[in-house]
Amino acid sequence: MQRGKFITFEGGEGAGKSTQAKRLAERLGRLNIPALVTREPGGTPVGEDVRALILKDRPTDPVTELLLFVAARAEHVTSVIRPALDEGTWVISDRFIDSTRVYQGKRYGLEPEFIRQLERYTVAPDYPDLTLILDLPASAGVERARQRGALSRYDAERLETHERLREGFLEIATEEPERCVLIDGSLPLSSVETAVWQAVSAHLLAEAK
Ligand code: Z5A
Repeated sequence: MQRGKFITFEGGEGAGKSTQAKRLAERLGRLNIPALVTREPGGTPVGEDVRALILKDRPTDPVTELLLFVAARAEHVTSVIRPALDEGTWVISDRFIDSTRVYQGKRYGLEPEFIRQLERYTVAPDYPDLTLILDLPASAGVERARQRGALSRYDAERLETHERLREGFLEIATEEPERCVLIDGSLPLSSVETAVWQAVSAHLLAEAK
């Protein structure tokens, strides 16, 4: 049996990650490719507990925050992502390692090598096959989040912070062009969906046949 493919969606708040993750899974389903949509933080009971904790109270120490995200990821990879890939299911995660690199790494200036080392312990060898980075001006993303309802403590950060985070995702897209595809998240939903599908077709479907 062929192993499943691992796809992640990344980007700032309100960029359309959750919406596009679901749409992609539906498209794959229409080709009889089994696909699991999951999210970070979350995806497991422990991960959902960590999510509730982190979104409510910011730890005072950035390393505490980093390790909480990483702990939730270890559980997610071991008990959900890896077993699904092993049985041939494609996994689509709404946020993954790049969110940690950007939110904890760039925002707090934590050493990239420390973060990469944690990835090697928790993720390797199951790095994403493809990462779709949905890019959107920070003001537009925050506005979308605002229209949807109450803002989380992350959504409510200053606009300059959101712009800095956006730059972080753009840097990753430039540094890792084989893994990452940058998509304009300000386009209409259906255009973003088409761009996502083109990227998946070009990078993964041809080789999965
Ligand atoms: N975090 C971290 O710090 N470190 C880590 O390692 C990880 C995460 C994994 C999780 O919050 C927070 O955790 C996150 C980073 C941090 N901080 N924030 N914020 P989350 O997962 O709940 O937050 P989010 O990822 O930003 O979710 P979101 O606001 O739901 O964004 P989204 O999934 O990208 O967007 P969406 O739900 O698909 O769409 C938002 C709204 O916009 C919705 O009403 C859509 O209908 C609309 N939308 C979507 N696309 C379009 C287009 N193309 N046009 C018009 N309207 C659109």
